[in-house]
Amino acid sequence: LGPFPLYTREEVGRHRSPEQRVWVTHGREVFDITDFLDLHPGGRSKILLAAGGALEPFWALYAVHNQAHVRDLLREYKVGELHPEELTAPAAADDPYAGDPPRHPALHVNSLKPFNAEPPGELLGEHFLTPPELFFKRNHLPVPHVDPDAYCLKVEGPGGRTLSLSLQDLQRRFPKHEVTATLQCAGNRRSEMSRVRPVRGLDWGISAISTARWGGVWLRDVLADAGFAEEPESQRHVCFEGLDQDLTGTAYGASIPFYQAMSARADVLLAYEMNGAALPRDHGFPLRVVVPGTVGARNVKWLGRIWVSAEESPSHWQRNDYKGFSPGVDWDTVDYTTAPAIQELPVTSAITDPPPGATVASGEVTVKGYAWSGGGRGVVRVDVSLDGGHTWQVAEMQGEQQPPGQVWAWKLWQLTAPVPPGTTELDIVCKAVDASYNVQPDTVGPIWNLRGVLSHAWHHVRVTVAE
Ligand code: MTE
Ligand code: MO
Repeated sequence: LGPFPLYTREEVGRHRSPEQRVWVTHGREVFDITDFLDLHPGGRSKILLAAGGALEPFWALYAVHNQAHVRDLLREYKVGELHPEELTAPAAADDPYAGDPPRHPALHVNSLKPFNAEPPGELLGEHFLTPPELFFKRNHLPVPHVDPDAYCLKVEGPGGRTLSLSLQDLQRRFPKHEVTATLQCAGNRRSEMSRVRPVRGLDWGISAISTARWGGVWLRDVLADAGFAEEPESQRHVCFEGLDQDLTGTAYGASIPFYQAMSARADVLLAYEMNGAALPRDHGFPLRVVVPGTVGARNVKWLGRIWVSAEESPSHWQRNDYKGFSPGVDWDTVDYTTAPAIQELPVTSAITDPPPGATVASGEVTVKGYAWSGGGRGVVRVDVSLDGGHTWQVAEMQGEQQPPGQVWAWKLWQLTAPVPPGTTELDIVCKAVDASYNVQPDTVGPIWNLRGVLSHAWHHVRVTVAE
């Protein structure tokens, strides 16, 4: 193919509807994507937003595009190249992520735009309360700028009455409560699953999980103020919407069951503090939902609106993502209506230290890690093996005392054990048991699913023993 004709950006810009053909650029290449419009998985309207211009700012919003198979697919539609004079860098003003906050350089970045990052395991395992700058960050969209003085939470009450609460209203009118809770993304440890067979999603290691002491007001107090009463039999849902939006104005959203939101045991918080300070921007400043024991995705950040509905949140992330499927289901056969939204997470654990591939001293080895289970089911035991799971020892756990059924925080654990003389390599394994005696599956293959969620098999770390 080629040499290709050269075009100016202005010429490309004239092709922005199916009648004039739809052209886009990526780097210096020009593509005619008219025939792809109806094939776009995200729908025709979204791809048309890029018509006549560069794909980069859109791919910056939806980083899922910036992958080899997408670039290969695009190549089929190439019709030309930009004139060399046209190749000045796009101005930062075009970048919807230009206003994102600065981040800690220790984080391992899985995706820059939107920002998704996790701390190295060795740092994660060092703190029972994760320092906010190391706390994993999972954003689907640009971080919104919220002026705390202008901030207003809308709570739609029964009979069409809407409460509008400023940050001060929330802080003054409702008692403050604090909860130590671990937050885990459904995709934590996805990389282990993708080694079995490729999955779609960010390639998280073991650190898309972190713990904080959250301070704020009970969601149930706010809902009661809006006019709701506890209804243990209710099948309704409490829906949350964030202030972060995509280019079409669609906000991030999720929901939890109404009975959970109203339950005095569920400790659902509207949090304005993290480890005793105001929420950082990446974690939802000025207000987020914290649903202890429930998958990260329902812990809506930059909370803008709450309403109660007979239906779950209509959000893409509630209905068409964050669900588990059989290993036999693929992208051609998946039907998202057939599986429940992930809410409580299963029991998991991981080794944070030593890191994979490390060389450890002979004589004695110290292994450290975390263990956690959803639904307030505390971890009651962690077993560690140095020989790939043939023999096991019980690790020592540290954590915060929390009432049974409300064990929202993880346990950090540690085991120091002799290295059998003559051993040159260790296959270190951990597995946890929760209060319901749930255990982790021994391998990830049988729980593989196309989206790579709920990856919670035994965790292995292989290391070399120094001579
Ligand atoms: N809330 C909003 N408004 N926007 C988001 O992108 N991501 C969700 C959840 N709440 C998200 C959100 C997901 S999938 C996770 S795992 C957690 O936030 C991550 O929270 P963190 O970034 O504070 O660790
Ligand atoms: Mo997540």
